[in-house]
Amino acid sequence: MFSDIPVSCNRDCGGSCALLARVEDGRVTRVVDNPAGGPYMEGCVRGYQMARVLYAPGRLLRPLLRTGPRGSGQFREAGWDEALDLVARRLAAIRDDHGAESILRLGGSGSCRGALHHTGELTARFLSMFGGYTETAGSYSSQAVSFVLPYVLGTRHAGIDAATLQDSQLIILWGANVADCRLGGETYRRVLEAKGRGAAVVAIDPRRTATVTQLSTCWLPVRPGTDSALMLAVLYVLFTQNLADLAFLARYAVGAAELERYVLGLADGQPKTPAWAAALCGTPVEQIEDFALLYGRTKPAALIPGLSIQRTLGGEEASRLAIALQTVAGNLGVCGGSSGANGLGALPGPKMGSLPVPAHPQPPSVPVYRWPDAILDGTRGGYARDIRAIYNVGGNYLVQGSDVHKNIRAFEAVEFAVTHDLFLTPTARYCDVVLPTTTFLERQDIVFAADNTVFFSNQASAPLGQARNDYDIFCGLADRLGFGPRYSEGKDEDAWLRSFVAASDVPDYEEFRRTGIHSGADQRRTAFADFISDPAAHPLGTPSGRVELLSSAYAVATGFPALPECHILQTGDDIPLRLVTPKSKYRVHSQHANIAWFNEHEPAALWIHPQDAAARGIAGGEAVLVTSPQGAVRIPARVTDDITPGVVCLLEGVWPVFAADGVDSAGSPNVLTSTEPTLPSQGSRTHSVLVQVSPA
Ligand SMILES: Nc1nc2c(c(=O)[nH]1)N[C@H]1C(S)=C(S)[C@@H](COP(=O)(O)OP(=O)(O)OC[C@H]3O[C@@H](n4cnc5c(=O)[nH]c(N)nc54)[C@H](O)[C@@H]3O)O[C@H]1N2
Ligand SMILES: Nc1nc2c(c(=O)[nH]1)N[C@H]1C(S)=C(S)[C@@H](COP(=O)(O)OP(=O)(O)OC[C@H]3O[C@@H](n4cnc5c(=O)[nH]c(N)nc54)[C@H](O)[C@@H]3O)O[C@H]1N2
Ligand SMILES: [Mo]
Repeated sequence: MFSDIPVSCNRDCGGSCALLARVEDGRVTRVVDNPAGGPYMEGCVRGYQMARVLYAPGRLLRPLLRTGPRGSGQFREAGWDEALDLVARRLAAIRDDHGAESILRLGGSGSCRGALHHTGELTARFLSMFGGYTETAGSYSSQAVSFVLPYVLGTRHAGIDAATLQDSQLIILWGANVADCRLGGETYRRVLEAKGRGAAVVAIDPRRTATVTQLSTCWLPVRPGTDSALMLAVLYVLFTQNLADLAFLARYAVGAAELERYVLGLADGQPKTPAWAAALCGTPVEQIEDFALLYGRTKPAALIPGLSIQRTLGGEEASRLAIALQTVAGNLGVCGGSSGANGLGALPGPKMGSLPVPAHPQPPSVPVYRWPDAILDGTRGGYARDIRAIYNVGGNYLVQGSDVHKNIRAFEAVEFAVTHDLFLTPTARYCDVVLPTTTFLERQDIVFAADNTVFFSNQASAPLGQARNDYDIFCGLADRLGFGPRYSEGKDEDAWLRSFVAASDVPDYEEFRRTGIHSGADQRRTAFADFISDPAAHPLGTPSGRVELLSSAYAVATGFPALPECHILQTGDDIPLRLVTPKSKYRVHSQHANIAWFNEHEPAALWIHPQDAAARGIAGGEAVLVTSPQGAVRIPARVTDDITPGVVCLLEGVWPVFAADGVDSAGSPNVLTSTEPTLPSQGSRTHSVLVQVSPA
């Protein structure tokens, strides 16, 4: 006997796919697609293999209290009462002695799409009611593009509905590896279908990815962090070959003339020609020209940037130029086109309630990319507060934050640190108390998606061991700290979910639970369609009401140029190679890095081009030493022409293992990255890292 239970993956790939968990004798035996998701919705190996996470060796089943030095991994098991009493007492003491704002909230991708079990919002609600905290502001994912969007388009709701790719004649996946990263539950199959009916699909990436081999008709290799030069060269071809949509620009944009002047080199003496860009980007000049002509002549074209192009130094410029391209080519606001802004869930979906987080008072904050600097430098370094404690839920930032060595020093510098997690992650090892929590299979929730759908994720398994939901952990702490009823509002999980549905347009709670899916009315949402139909009646939220290719407001607010220019990191003699650290198909960031099955499918290795390997006397499979100013990694080389010369790649999310000489021997990329952000957004720049490689 078995039953198939609708669930949805509450993780961070932009998918939140509709899945079915098969339960036999109380155990989840497999996870597959839920047919109610329709023909385009497709899960991936990370969701299908979720039972391996649920039952993984090493799942935390009881609270742990640290007994040895931080990082030693020495803990003892404790009962829930002892652990929660200790956390409540220590938090209260820190609040009384130093102020609640000396507690820093950390955490990100653990469970981040749930209406109730959203690790960040549960924690923010708890700490707000506790008396305050310091927030980590912005995001690792999309800080640069989120920063520029209000200036250029007046809104962050600028994404693309995958269903509209049905109308696209050209799709450009610009640093968007949708085969491995999803970026929406339907994106992969929608692009595949477009290719099948003869649309051109261009992938622009330093690597020949699964997106290139499975979904694309053309691959443009590019050096990381140089997209702004490539974009300027495409603009050059559009402006000089009579392919710019001048009527569109006159009606919908400001700054086109100034942008054209800059592109033609009239402002600085440097025409941004394909030959100029080719030298910077490493992309052959004919390929740039051919692509620009194809782009200028094929309408509508959907330009879909990954978030990768903006996790670079100068990522703000690449984000602004992607929108400039779609405006100059006349694709913005057109069904089958796109705004050129990255679209991860960035269009309003079905109405649905969610856990309220008190909006007042606003907590002080530090840029998330700089959290270890904020701890180590505090108010002396210009940060909002001196940090004494860390409350981490749903993040493994010691690994995922840049500069692991610095992150370790930051954890060593605080008086008290708590984590809720499924596993004893490297971050958890540096905490005083580790509280075992549940996976999405062990609880129920409503889950938001990138497409115009919302999912009901049923409980498929009882919680393992003594694991508790994050919500219940916070209720237990709030009770001890005297605000239990305010935190829970007297509601259990089911009561919360019913209240969310009551505030939605889902007609029937039980039916929603049974099918696991509710679809919004408009399945072909087109951002800015109303602006395009009548710009006077529906102006953008920018000062001019139009697309600001040139933004004086941006220049005034930031001190950076009003036009998007191009800032490219120069390599040095001792650091001549550009490192990218993209996502692995088999992991969600650092999740699954501790589970053998996933690692066996993709052993960690440094991708290096045969030319770069030969110049260093490196053979495939041989151990190499990768060094940056921040640290060193020893790892086997994978010599392959799937990567552009001059570029190397380590997939992100590997837990570091330091050998006696201080070198990481697991292939953990953030040992090599730096917390120096891209400016002015203070965003992540994990794809702008310079390294040297030598035989180990
Ligand atoms: N070098 C490099 N670094 C990167 C990136 C990169 O591309 N390159 N990408 C960056 C990006 S975009 C992001 S978003 C960040 C992500 O950084 P993190 O948010 O640290 O990502 P994860 O490794 O997924 O960590 C999530 C943790 O939450 C736990 N967890 C899962 N579900 C739950 C739950 O329901 N409750 C609780 N309490 N815990 C849970 C998991 O076991 C895991 O330890 O990494 C950034 N770091
Ligand atoms: N499998 C998997 N999927 C995920 C996640 C995950 O952890 N695992 N995380 C999710 C999250 S939180 C986020 S934020 C998104 C992130 O999504 P992205 O940021 O788009 O993902 P990345 O894998 O970092 O990069 C995508 C592709 O861009 C290429 N690339 C790197 N640098 C550059 C560059 O400068 N220019 C160009 N043109 N290409 C470049 C990489 O080689 C890679 O193939 O992915 C989501 N999807
Ligand atoms: Mo992210």
